[in-house]
Amino acid sequence: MRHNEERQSSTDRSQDRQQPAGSGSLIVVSNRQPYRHGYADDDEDTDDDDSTTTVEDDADAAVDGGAVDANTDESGDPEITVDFPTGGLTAGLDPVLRESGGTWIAWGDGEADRAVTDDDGCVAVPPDDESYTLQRLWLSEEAVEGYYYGFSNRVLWPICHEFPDLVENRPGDRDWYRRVNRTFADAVIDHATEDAVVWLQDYHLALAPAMIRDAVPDSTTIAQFWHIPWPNPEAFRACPNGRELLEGLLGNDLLGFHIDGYVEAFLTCVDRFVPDATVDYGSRRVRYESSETQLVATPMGVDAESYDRESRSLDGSCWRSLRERYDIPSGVAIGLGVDRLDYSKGIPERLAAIERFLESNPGWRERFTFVQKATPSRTDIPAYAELGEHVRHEVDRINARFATRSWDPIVYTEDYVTREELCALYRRADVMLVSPLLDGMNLVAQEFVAASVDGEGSLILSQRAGATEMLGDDMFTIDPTRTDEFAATIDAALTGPEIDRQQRMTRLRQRVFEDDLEAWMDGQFAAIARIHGSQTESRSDGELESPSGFGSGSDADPDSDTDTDSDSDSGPGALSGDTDVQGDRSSRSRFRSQSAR
Ligand code: GDG
Repeated sequence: MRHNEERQSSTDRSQDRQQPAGSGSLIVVSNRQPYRHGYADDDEDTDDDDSTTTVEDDADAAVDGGAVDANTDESGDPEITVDFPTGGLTAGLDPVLRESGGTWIAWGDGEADRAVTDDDGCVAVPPDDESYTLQRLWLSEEAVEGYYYGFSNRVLWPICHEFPDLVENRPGDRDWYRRVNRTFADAVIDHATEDAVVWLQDYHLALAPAMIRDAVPDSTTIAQFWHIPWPNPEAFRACPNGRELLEGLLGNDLLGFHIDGYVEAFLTCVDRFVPDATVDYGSRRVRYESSETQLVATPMGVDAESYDRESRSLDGSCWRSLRERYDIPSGVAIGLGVDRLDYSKGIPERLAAIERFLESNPGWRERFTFVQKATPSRTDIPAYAELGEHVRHEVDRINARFATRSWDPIVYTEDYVTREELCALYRRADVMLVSPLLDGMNLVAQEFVAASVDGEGSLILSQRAGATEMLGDDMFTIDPTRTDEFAATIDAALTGPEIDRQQRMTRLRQRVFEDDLEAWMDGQFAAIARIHGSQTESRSDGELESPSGFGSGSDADPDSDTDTDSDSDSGPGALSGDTDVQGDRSSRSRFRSQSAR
């Protein structure tokens, strides 16, 4: 078995974290899997990355493919490779499961996935240090088309991003969504023990929580994180089975969103569309039928330290080769955009602002190049294919309007870039343009900050990204649809006093390092632990030791050997200790050792 070197390398930081003693009672559930088996040289075969998250990002962004004959090992069988998680949630959660020894349930979409699993679809991972079970679910092409390319991405995605005109409610998709959610739920039910904690990820699995709740003991904790926005009730009204979805999500004991606004919108939707539910806006709880759901806002961060480290290790050669590859003149100011090619990301609005900027500031012509790295996504869905055509057309038109013999104002590429190249782009960019029309969080903005180790770049960020709430006031905030102001902001970001730009970046870095991926996971685990503690406490059989300390706000267990990691991930940008975060970290550690019992 051969490992993909690049993907493996970026797990380093996650492995550095101190891990607690563990149990087998954590069950993570996501559409995408943390490890994918394939055949040698048979490149990743998808163009469908998925967005959400980091669960899916790097793996799926590795587009292009073109099957090449697989290599063979000595026995003549094709050699099997495994892709490791590189970043984001997958890389962050993998070490937790390695330590606790639980189960991760996900769609098995790799070419060679079946070749390595047992009759139940299970394989022990990581391959070189088998510590937890990856249970793969096999989905037919029809199921993927209906559940993933259908209801998830033609109905839920546009509704949650408030693009009602792009909703395509095809017959049968809703039913596939229900059936696949049932498949995931059944797999969870098979594994769930009394003291299990089930942690679901994202909008592909909105119905599964209620299905699970109906079948597992009360003491099993069910939690979910919703990575995309929650829409206002007017937009949600377009959802063909809105009430069913809300009821599905109310099967969770805990439901997390990135920011307060989404929590409030969710509560309002429940109030309006599930009249028999009781909504308490103050405590952010919903009581429905016999169960209660706690809502929380925990903004997701990035693994800031690894972006910082990778960026610092660059010696300039990577940027030089990118400059040669894309024919970027030396010495020009660089603007940068990095996005999946998704209509929610505001790429046409950004191009319009670039055009206006060059129109109004002729002095920047031949002195400024805008690099747009766009990753094709869900290309089988017409709205995505049309967006791609439109963006490429606009790039050509703007370039034709302003280009000179030695300079194109826009360099546009759909190539997948490696993490090293991404860091080289982030580090070299003078101004980063992040202009979504609506975005749950936006990790690119944070990655740029984490990789800006020279402290000189400026971030322009849409006021409609969840990241705006997290990052404070030190970026240049724009409304992406106000082209004149957007263009003027590009000029201001490039020409403002250097000291001002540096101070802004210093403060941004402080926030991105403090609220990094690990802090987010700790926040989630602390919230789960509080609920899990009160659930197990209220059990009448007395089999479990009382989980004192969870939910009661009591101090950390001084004997715990698992809460010493509170400072271990303080990156160079984390300038001061954060007691809340440290408190959360001990909660996560304690939750994990508690659930081992
Ligand atoms: C969803 C929500 C929320 C992209 N191209 C390449 C590449 N990427 C990586 C980026 C980043 C990720 O993909 C994109 O993450 P975003 O957060 O920006 O956006 P979504 O994919 O829409 O994610 C979003 C997120 O879930 C988490 O909850 O923030 O709001 O929509 O990590 O770096 N990485 C590499 N090469 C590429 O060409 N290496």
